[in-house]
Amino acid sequence: MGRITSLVGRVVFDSRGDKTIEVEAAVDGVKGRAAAPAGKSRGRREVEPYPAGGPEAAVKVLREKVAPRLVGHEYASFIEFDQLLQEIDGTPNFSNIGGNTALAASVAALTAYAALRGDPPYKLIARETGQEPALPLPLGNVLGGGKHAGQGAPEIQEYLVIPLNPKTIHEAVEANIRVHRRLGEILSRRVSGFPLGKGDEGGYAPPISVEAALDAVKEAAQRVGDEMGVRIGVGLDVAAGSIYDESSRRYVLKSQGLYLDREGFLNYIVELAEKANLVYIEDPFLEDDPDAFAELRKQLPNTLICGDDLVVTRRELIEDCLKKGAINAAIIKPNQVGSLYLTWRAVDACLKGGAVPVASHRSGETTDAYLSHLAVGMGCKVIKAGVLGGERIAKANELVRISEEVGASKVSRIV
Ligand code: 2PG
Ligand code: MG
Repeated sequence: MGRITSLVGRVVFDSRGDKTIEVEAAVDGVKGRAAAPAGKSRGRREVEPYPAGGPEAAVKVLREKVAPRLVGHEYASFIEFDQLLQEIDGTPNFSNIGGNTALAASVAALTAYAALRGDPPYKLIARETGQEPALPLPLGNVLGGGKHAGQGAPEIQEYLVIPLNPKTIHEAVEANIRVHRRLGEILSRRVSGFPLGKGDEGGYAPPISVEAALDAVKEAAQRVGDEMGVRIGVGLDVAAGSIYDESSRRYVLKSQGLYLDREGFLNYIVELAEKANLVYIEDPFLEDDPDAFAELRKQLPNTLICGDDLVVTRRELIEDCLKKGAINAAIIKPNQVGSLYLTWRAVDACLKGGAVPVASHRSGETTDAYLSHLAVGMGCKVIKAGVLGGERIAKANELVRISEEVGASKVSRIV
């Protein structure tokens, strides 16, 4: 055990250049720090990221309300520490201190405690969760559209790839990078005048239709898979909330000339899934329509149907969706709930219900790599952290480092 000897915050910037909070904690004088990411396509039921006044106000709240309660406190576990954070906040959605403030404090304290003990964070997390550390499969977007890209890019937000049977984590990370590169070559050939611009998460953002995008990604994955002798699956994050038009109650894909009602969109997704042999589909419908997810699950029993905005890393929503048969995977974004402990509650619900927990970055990220420790220590079989860009590759490189202890070939399987 050790005592929290200081807890201070500062405003730094994320990969989009937006302000975010970073917290520096010390346990017995040994420091750790962590910053919070930011989402653009956010679920309605996510916690409040900041108190009124944004990151600056969060730094003040940390100084005036949080630090005085925690400095001097014996750090025993992230579970105990995070429950204290919830108590200090006193609301169900962190609206007093902000979920990003809480998360940054939670991870900073854990990191400091780990440094004090000379242990990597994933080990401490695994000890508390009772999980056997294993490396997650990297799921990364190589092409981006929707809210993460500019006008003209395809409406569906993310076109993802995932190596399914890599021998090592190196091979897995490299496979995704090679698909990204190959996709660049394919797009250069097919889209005249496209200068290989990228979206928020480092995937190419070409001015093409959804189907052309999917086709190019499928070809890149296939080619690289054949070359490397690895099966590489293709996935989509539809981020359906971003393409839904409330007034006409239609899912709108202008690039395809499609204005589809719920039924029509369901059929369309099934068609895409069959055409591209999709192994993963995230948020295919609105976050208040778990029944549509359940219908899709029935039609595509071998595809991971993953909830993001649908369940926002909340245990009770995940349990409810599992009961309804709506999902067999869930996105795990720590800042949707505001602490490591609440994140673990969500992961635990997935593991108990036989669903795949997918540890996930946000579109606005920092170069922090704690997401990788969380994935390994909590038993997330997949990590969605992008492919290229400093803030994305930071997570992949951390997995490589962690693998030196855990074993490079100890990579999870989903099929
Ligand atoms: C998503 C994420 C991350 P954002 O929808 O899954 O890829 O986007 O962080 O903008 O919510
Ligand atoms: Mg999503």
